[in-house]
Amino acid sequence: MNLEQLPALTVLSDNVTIVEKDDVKIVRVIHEKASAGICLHGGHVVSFQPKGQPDLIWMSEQAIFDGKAALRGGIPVCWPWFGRIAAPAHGFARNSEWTLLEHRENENGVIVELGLLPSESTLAVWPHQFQAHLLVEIGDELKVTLDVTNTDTQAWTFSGALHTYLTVGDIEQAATTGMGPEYIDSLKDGEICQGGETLQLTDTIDRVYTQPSAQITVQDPVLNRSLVVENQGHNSAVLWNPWAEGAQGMGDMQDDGYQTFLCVESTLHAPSIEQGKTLQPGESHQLVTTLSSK
Ligand code: TA6
Repeated sequence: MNLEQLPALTVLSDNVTIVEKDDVKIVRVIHEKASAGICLHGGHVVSFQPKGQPDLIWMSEQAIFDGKAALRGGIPVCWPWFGRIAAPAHGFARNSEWTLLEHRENENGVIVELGLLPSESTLAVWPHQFQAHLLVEIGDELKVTLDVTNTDTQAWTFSGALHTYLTVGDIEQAATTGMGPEYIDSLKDGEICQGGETLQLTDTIDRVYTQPSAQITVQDPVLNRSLVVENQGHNSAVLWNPWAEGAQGMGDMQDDGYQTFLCVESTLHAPSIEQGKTLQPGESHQLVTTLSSK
């Protein structure tokens, strides 16, 4: 996503400016190493562009920046649950207004830290006290850490994902390796399936891979690069593309949008909130994704 033309609201430093797209404020980073954008709405990374390269992050041309809808594309922060196991889908974090806590920079890049605390609306759908921090490290690579802490007096359970939309030149030519040998097929009622080959898509896919490799690679002959995804704090990796029919059914994605992205997600998957990961009072968990290209 091109952030250069957006009007500046506040200049925070040589490298960091707050800009605005419609009703959404975006922390814009322009650094020698890379440029990036992180929306306060959703804590949503909408761009990461190492110097001289096309954006690694795909954004829909029809994404709605009204400060209410979840943004289509980027890195949605799905928390405190992943999927449609409760409402709203993928949790409330991607629809909440985050606060800019800190920004730091040196010759290697910029670190932006956002925070989210409980509010009336979060407590209405998930009655627990928490503290969430999103640490976005922009340099030669992009590292996003969702750090959640139980600040309640009782244990709670959660799931989640960093739901990255990666840019590819042509979905049918992109070859993905490292997803691992086993997956839960969301398009077949959650059937457990085997198959760990190189994946080159010809149709829609929606799978939770349960044993992903430490590195997932998307080789892109059109943009002439390989994207490398390294996740931590996850229990699975999701691969998703809605294909033509799915894209047509979405009001916030152009019909041919599916041709130029692939979601590779750092996921803590659970079939229900209760079966998610437990955090005792005072405990924290970090869900991480790191993206680079070579
Ligand atoms: O991560 C894959 C998935 O859960 C799919 O099932 C698909 O619906 C996608 O996320 C997008 O969800 P959204 O709520 O953003 O439309």
